[in-house]
Amino acid sequence: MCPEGGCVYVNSDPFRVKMASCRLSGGLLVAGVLVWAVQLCCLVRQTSGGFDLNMFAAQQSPPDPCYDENGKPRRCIPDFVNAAFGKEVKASSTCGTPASRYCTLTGNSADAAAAGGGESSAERARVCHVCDSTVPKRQHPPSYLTDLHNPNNVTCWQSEPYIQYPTNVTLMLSLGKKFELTYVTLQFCSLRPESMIIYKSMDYGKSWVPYQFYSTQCKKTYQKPNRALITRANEQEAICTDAHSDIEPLTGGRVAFSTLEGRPSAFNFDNSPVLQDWVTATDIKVVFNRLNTLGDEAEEASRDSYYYAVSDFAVGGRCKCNGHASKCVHDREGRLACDCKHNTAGDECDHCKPFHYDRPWQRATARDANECIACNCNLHARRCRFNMELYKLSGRKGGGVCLNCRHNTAGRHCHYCKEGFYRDESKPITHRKACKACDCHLVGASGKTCNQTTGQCPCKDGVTGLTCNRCAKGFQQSRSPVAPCIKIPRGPTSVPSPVYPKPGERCPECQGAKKVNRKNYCKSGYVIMCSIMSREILGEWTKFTINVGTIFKREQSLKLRRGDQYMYVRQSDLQCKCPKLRLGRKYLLMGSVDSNNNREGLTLDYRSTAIPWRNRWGKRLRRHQRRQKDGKC
Ligand SMILES: [Ca+2]
Repeated sequence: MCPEGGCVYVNSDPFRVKMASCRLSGGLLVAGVLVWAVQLCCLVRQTSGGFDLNMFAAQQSPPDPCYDENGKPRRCIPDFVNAAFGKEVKASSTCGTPASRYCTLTGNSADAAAAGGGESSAERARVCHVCDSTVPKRQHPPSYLTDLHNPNNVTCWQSEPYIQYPTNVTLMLSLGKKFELTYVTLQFCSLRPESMIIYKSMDYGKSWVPYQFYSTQCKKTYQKPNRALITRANEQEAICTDAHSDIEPLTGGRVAFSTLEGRPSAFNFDNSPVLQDWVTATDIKVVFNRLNTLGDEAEEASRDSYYYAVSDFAVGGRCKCNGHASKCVHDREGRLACDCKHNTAGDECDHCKPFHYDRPWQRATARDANECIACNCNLHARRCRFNMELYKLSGRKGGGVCLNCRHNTAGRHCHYCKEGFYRDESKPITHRKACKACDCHLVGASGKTCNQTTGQCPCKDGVTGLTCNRCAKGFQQSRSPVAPCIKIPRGPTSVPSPVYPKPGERCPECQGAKKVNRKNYCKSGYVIMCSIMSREILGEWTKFTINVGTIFKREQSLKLRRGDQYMYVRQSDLQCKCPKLRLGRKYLLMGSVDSNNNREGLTLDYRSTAIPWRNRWGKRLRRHQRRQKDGKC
């Protein structure tokens, strides 16, 4: 079973041989003990073989056992160790303060029976010693429970003598983190206890659950049936057994508790959360309830033979990392923690590390490493969260939701541009500048959000351009922010008014003066300078609003003042460009008063003079005005 020298310890252990022969009737037990023996012997080989006394020292060089040769994640587990080795054990009682006498018994009842006598103390020898904590060779401190076990130099912790029921003695061991335990063993230097309990804690000693009861009288001591059958219904239940409680052997006896022995789901451990929980412990407590005696304890002198003494307290198991680490290491504070792989984190690799929440955390199994997967945020987010609904909707593929998408992106995977931005297709979505600002024109656009792919802003009527920054063809800019571009008027043809000249008619010949000389001045009834402000079509007439700037000449019958005045021209004359008038321009107007009728203001026709104004005419016209007053017209 054990190929190297490490086995010598077990093979050379006289108790081991004896126990195997005594217990052959209980096949299951023997098998369990043998399994345990293999583990223990290999453990001893590891610890005493001299190649690594520190169980958790880094012994790993590439390749990483948590990944296969192709880099694919696979389940990995820390080495099997004695988790108690070198750890401090707190004992409620230790002999030697003050110094006390204790005696060891040799011989046994079987030998006595073979010698033909009854059970009598005569066949037994008592060898007595002193326990004294002040003398190194005579002390039995708790540190001897977890020191290196050397069969040639057995070191034993020992309680004070005769602490008998109902007073108990406890041993407390803290493993410092969660372990998955295979066994707990105690090797005794004294008689084994008549009744004892092994407890475990999963919360560093806050609460305890029993692991196993040992008693020669299970029913009487612990109100539990002896060797109860464990079924799938009660796999997390501690049972009581009368095995390991015999008074024989008188020394060197062992109590071995195998955590999975007799538990049906042990063969399907990967899929049994109940047993995964059952084997998990942070602390182990052993309570010795009752001493075994030979029935002579009524004699005070005999009581120094009865005490609890243990040479080795071992806890076999693996640092619990849920299949996501191949070793446990000490962190900066000296605490033991898993060296987590597969994107996991936590003391036991029991959750996904930040940003790896695309699917729920799971323990690794032999079939699937169940590694944690990073959220897909296209390099635009550093945080994400898991959403179960989305995970289910995706067919259990991904449930990560990116948080705080940067670079103007949005969406569950930061996979599109946020409002007010559009995709620059020349860059990959993972690019920092994958999204460009819409920059929609404040006045020209009807909103700030552009088309996600084209970048086109929503334009108001008559506005065009990607950002709505110019007027469309046929439109011109206005000063209105509501309608920044208005239709360009197409001129009179667009106005539903009579068209001149009418079919069959010809335009009259323009008879207005071309020159501004004295002759033309003198024969005119009025001479004014004005600006044309606006126009309005009234049937066959166009009514202009003009602003009269200067009146050079005016016959008295004509009612005309400076400032805004009306002026009427027939549509037919305007169509024929007699006179030719444009809005916003300044004109010199000359004409006869008789062509004016009763209307308020001026009336122009094809005989009137309307010439675009030139400033130099002002002086000339003043001169004509003076001469007229002098009667020289
Ligand atoms: Ca020891």
